[in-house]
Amino acid sequence: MSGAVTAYIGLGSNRGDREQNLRQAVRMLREAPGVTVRRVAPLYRTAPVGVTDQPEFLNTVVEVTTILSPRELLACLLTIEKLLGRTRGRRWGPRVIDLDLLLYGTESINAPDLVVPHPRLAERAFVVVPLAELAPGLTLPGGISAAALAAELRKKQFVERVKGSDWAE
Ligand code: GSY
Repeated sequence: MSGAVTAYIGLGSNRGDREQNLRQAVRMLREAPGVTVRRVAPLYRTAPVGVTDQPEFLNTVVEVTTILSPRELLACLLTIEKLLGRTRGRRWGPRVIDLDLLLYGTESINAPDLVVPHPRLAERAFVVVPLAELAPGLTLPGGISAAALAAELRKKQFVERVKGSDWAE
């Protein structure tokens, strides 16, 4: 028994009732066997990255501890996406919900079906800014702290904390 691992999961939505979609996903993570939700960052309104002619996103990041393997955790995230009605349409297009495995302890995985740390993590203010709320001192790929990278990225990409969106549930 090697103990639980701390992992970070990025959540985003830009279709339907975005806040409700995120809250529902967090609720399902809380109920998932083998996963314990530790903390949830506030919600952020964020400009779409990649395909830019699509509605604004709401994003957050969840810190969990888990006894699941990385692939089991990934399968759990895909199940939640499916249950919430995610359909795979246009790549990088609008979505009801997106759950990305960002970090799994200090593990590096480079497989066709799973890359951890998430390959675009360090380019995305919509991930790094909420992540830095939970773990400012965490060292990210490139050797920079989450807080320092968040400060850099938010100069270039629009992210704005939604007032009153702390997770008291
Ligand atoms: O990879 C997550 C889906 N996604 C997002 C997102 O969640 N937020 C923002 N702001 N832009 C995005 N582009 C993609 S793809």
